[in-house]
Amino acid sequence: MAQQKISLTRYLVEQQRADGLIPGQLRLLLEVVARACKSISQAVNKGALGGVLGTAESENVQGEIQKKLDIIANEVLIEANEWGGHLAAMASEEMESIHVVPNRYPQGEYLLMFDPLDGSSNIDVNVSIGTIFSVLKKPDDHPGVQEGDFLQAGTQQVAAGYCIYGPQTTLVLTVGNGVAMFTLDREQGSFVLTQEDIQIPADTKEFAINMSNMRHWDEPVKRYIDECLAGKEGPRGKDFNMRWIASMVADVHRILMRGGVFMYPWDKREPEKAGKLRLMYEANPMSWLVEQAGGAATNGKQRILDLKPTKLHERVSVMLGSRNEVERLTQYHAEKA
Ligand code: AHM
Ligand code: MG
Repeated sequence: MAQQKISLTRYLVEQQRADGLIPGQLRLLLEVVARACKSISQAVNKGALGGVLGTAESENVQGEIQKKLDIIANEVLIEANEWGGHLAAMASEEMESIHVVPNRYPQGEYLLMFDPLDGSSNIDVNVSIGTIFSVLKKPDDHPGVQEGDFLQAGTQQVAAGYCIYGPQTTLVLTVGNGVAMFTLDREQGSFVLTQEDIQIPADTKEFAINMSNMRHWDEPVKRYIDECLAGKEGPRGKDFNMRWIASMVADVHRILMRGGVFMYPWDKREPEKAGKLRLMYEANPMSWLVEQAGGAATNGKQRILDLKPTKLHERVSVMLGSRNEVERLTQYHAEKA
């Protein structure tokens, strides 16, 4: 008998049954997020034929010019998620304030955050992009929902993942029980489990950083990269390889598949900014996935998941991936301090 394929639905039902790892409401919420990702994947695939490429005439809260697909993906996620009764509110890279579930729908107990289309600069050039998401529980000590309810440390996440729109559309998910990967079967229209218990090797010979910012880096980051570049003849005694896709989803996906270290560190360009990437809907979900796969994630000084956010669109310095490399980076930061 041919081996039975395990759909995302079945995987989630089994997670729910096994020691009640996820409550029913969370399972349904994740199904809706996955459905929205399928729909975004379709829009991405159509590209110029669907009229979805190019720039919209607007800026987001971070002052970045929005692409049409940024806005489309944001709308798809909101429309798919607001009526199901699982959520109290949503927050997005593309919206200044939180989106509370309208009164006409029942309010659930979860909070959903997302970067609807990560890697925006790659949309128009047909390079992998993705959706990143993170789920929290709304604190139950008060009625209603407010922005402050979202300001929880990454350790409080109850589910996190991303969907990458590349040569394949792949959903990668954790509910705190390891990391599982699902590939979209376009004929069936469903996500099928293609890898379970993903593990990141502790050592690597591959790093990802935007080298054009080198002159602005802090000393520990410069030291780390200098040593990688010195290769076999240097203190590391081995040659390193470099990759930079400029889509965090794609760089993190590679690291989950074969190891590596990804860095978007604080730098001196705008010293008052903690980093480029956003804590709540980029760094936290990715850090949890990486930790669940045996890797590590730090801002240089602290574990990212322990950071207590002070605002929704907070930025953070990010270094994540193969455990021994991230520990080395942490050590270089500690030595400087
Ligand atoms: P975005 O959310 O606006 O797409 O920005 C985040 C992206 C990351 O996916 C990627 O790692 C980084 O920005 C690339 O930045 P740069 O163009 O500075 O290399
Ligand atoms: Mg992003």
